[in-house]
Amino acid sequence: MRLELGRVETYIHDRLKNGPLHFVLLDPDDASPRMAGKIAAIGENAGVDAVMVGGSTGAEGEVLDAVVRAIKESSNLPVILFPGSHGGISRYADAIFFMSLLNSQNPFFITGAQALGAPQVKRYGIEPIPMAYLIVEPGETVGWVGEARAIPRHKPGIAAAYALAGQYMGMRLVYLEAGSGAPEPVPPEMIATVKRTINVPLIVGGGIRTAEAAEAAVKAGADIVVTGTAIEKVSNVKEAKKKLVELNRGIRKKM
Ligand code: 1GP
Repeated sequence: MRLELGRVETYIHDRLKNGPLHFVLLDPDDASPRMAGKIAAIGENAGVDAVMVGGSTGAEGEVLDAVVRAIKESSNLPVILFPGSHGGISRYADAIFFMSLLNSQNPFFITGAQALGAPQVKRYGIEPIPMAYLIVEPGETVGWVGEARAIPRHKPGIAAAYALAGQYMGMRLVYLEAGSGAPEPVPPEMIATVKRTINVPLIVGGGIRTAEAAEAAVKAGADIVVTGTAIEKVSNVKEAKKKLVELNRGIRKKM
């Protein structure tokens, strides 16, 4: 059987040929459908590559559907679900990061939620993209909710070992997560060590709020940079646009 990548994963690989990517994360618990739609529209103009939708708490059901639909109606960007559990599935999304929190201590977050969600993903025809999800200190809310044994910040070798295990288990993306709103992003040394170890694309997120931080992540080896709080926290559309342009500048500096 030959592996055929889906539409969104193909889009990601095609875009990566031209340099690192910027994904914006919108949490339906924080962003209203109206605001999410607006951010997606300006994000598309500013050069954002995709929108991720999800969160650890309250990002389910009608609220989730409404945010995904608002984004689809106001932009052509792919919408990728970033679920906290099987509750984070919306039929209106294009794809889902079918992720396993490999360093959780609770098998629910490694394979349990996945088994509960898989039939729904198939029924709705959402494209699953297998991803190893690794929580690095401090881990913030997702680390606590996901019962992660967060990888110590000064132990890049542990992150690399988990990342490689994920790749060997067939996962086609690795995500290094410091946690939404983390005071400091994943250390560049850890990003660099993981990047040297794996050959699937590396996503980095959590605590990236400035062009400089985004640039540091890319320089260290991040293929895809995720930003959430930096955009969600701004008070109006004009500021969101300014922030998106600033972050994109950091991500694309090398190009
Ligand atoms: C969280 O990595 C993402 O899952 C984004 O984090 O909200 O800190 O940008 P921030």
